[in-house]
Amino acid sequence: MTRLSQADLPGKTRPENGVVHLGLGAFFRAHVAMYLADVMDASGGNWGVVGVSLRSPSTRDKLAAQDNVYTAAELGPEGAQYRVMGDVTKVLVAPESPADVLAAMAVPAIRIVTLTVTEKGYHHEPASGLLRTDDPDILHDLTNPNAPRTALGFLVRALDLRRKAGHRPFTVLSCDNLPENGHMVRALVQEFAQLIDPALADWIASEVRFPSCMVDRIVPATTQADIDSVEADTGRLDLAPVMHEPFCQWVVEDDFVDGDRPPLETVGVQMVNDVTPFEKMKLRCLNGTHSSLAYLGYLAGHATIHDAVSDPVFAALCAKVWQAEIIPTLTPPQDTDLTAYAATLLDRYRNPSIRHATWQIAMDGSQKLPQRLLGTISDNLDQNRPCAGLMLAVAAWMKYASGQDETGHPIDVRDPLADRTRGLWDGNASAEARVDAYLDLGDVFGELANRAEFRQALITACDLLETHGARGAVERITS
Ligand code: CS2
Repeated sequence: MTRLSQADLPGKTRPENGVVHLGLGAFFRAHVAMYLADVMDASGGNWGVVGVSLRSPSTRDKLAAQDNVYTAAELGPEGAQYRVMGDVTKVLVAPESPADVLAAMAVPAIRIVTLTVTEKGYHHEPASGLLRTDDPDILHDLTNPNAPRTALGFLVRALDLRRKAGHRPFTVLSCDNLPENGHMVRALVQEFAQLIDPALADWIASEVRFPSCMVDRIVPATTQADIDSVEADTGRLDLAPVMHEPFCQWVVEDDFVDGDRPPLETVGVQMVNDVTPFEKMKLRCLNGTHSSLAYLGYLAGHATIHDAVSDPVFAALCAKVWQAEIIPTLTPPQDTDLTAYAATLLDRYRNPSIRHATWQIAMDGSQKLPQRLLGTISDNLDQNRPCAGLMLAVAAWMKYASGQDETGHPIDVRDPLADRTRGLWDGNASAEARVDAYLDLGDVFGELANRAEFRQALITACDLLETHGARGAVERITS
């Protein structure tokens, strides 16, 4: 079988690079890279991407053997459509050569550094948003500026190099599912820079731009079955395809260094002054129910989001939490009907071609809970509005993170706090004791841990989950 290669992009020259991307996962390659490719197809420009893997060489190795081109497979309910992508021109693996990454970021032609490093990649406390200065990787980067390990270490050192060389800075564009992601990364970069060189921190404060953005596209991890089906359909072996749904949305705060950016608005990106209502809507409605379905669905034996929402009890859970618990906490973005938005989400979850594992979404729950569930719960408590669905989802996270499913089988929990949550559910006999043990995780629960009505509602949810199991408990609160 023929390996995918540059020859599969007939007539196309590769662009010059204008972007460095940190965290070269499937999401970036199916989302931001696609918009950049659309821009260059429509109006040219040099917005090629230097992709950086911050940990493993595996994506680089697969892409290297196929000229860094890859297939993006759009999976609609009726089947797949394929597109060969060529805007990632080069891939670097940070641990192999941090100096090459810094050199790439220091080049003046690079005008934007985008990031998808996941929630934990910012090394901040999820509840407070503050930099974890006791984190070993952050400590390493503060003392080894020329060989960073973290995205923050790379950003600060690369900005320092540009400043010292008299170049303009790049725009830092976080594309992770975090509230006010740009403003958050700005605060972290500033805090980090301040610890190294206050003059650098001042320059960053006045010259660098950190737009926030909301990103949305469901892109499950690629499996061997996906690789096989792409090969069967296209006749090309691609070891690094990305599988994505048709839906795609990007809402970006229009605040770039010297206004230097691709004309994203010409390819469907919403350029706005304030991203907050969009990201709150998306984080709470989509990611909030994704995480709820992940923990409750996994415990009930559902392997994917599609499987979970095919179970009427879980579809009813989504409907209930959207209408009664999430939408009442939101201000609709302009021209957006939140009920219609939620209905579209359910259609997307029902797409039978997208096999998005509940286990995948369940990862890193301790970093996801605050912005996906806890903020919404807090708003409901302020309004004295009951939110049994979201409370049950938090209880399900507690049970899941403890590491044993309802049949007594171990769960492979992937979470930076996994060592602290392991065994906490079964190790505490009463719902009260359980809840208190988890509420001690101050960096997850923050202020909520001190609210008596939160503790009480969580005890009720834990009792319900323990007595009826995940499916039974969902059935009870939705009927
Ligand atoms: C998911 C997201 O893995 C997860 O936690 O909730 O990756 C989700 O698929 C995207 O945010 C959709 O835009």
